Amino acid sequence: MFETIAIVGATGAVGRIIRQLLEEREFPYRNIRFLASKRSAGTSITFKGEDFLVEEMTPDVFEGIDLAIGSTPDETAKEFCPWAVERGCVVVDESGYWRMEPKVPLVVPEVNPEAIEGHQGLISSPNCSTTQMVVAMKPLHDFGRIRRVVVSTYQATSGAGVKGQEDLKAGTRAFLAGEDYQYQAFKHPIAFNLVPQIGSPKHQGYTSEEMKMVHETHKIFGDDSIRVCPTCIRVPVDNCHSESILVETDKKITVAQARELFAATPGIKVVDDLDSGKYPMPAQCDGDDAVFVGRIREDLSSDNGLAFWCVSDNLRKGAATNAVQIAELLVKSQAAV
Ligand code: A2P
Ligand code: 11C
Repeated sequence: MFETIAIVGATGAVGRIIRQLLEEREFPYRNIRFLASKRSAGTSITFKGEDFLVEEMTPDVFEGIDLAIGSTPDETAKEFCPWAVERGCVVVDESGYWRMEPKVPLVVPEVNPEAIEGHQGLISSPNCSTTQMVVAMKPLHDFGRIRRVVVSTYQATSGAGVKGQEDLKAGTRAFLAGEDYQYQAFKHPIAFNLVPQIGSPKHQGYTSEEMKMVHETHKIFGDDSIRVCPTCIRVPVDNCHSESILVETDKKITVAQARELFAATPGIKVVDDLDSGKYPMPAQCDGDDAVFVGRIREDLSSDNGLAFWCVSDNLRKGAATNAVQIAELLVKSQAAV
């Protein structure tokens, strides 16, 4: 058990869910602290029925903290992770900043739990759009070796934090009232629209969000030969990312086999009955920790292709749940020593 744990970015969209999960899952600790920016320092958070003051995150605040779970902007994580690790604190970081560092394990517990072994104080949790995809890929890859993935995402506004969610609601109200609205998190209106850019231009016409899906998938599977072609789209959905995924495998996987493989995988829920209109949808997956799959069908355009639809709560499995599961793995590995 870690004596003193902290949530860094405790006031944010993901931080709020990390708090809920630590309560729900009875994560073990003796003391808990809540850190955020100067802006929130001094405000209060109720946790397990008790009020706690939010503390400003500074280098010295990490003295005496044994485990920190962080969900902050990348630039904040760039600063605080070394502050924490230098002071002997183990960090599970949700940001994008450290993920591709060779010495930092990038972990999805259902896919590569062994990667935490030998960590050097810092463990990264992947981008939400990668996490749900690799959970769904894992049983197919183990069975038939995936050589190519074509994925289009339909990403919710909560992926852009509390401000993104506010933008969708306020932008929709303004649109309906015929008023102007100044978007805070998005460059383009998201109400009654969708935007085919998440992140910045990064590589040969692909965005940073898309390239995360390529590089993180390679790192998590330890296999750079998997070819990934992503298109990431922001849609006017409050929460839960959806993905249309086509995989091509070395060994053919039939629909029946895929359904069995998915159903036998912890963390995956299959909702797949097109005739009766049953498939995963963001509004129904909200608040659930699972990765949902449906619309499973053979690719009509290739021999060994399988297409499916995948939805998951990006704030939970895509971020908070995955980070807390990594922290649970760390507790388990301490107990095993
Ligand atoms: P704060 O609420 O004080 O700004 P979200 O992704 O929902 O926007 O949340 C981001 C989280 O990261 C919030 O808890 C936010 O705290 C925190 N954060 C942002 N910048 C800093 C910073 N410079 N130092 C510490 N925490 C930060
Ligand atoms: C989004 N996936 O939906 C992003 C948010 O690298 O953790 C998370 C970015 C990251 O906007």
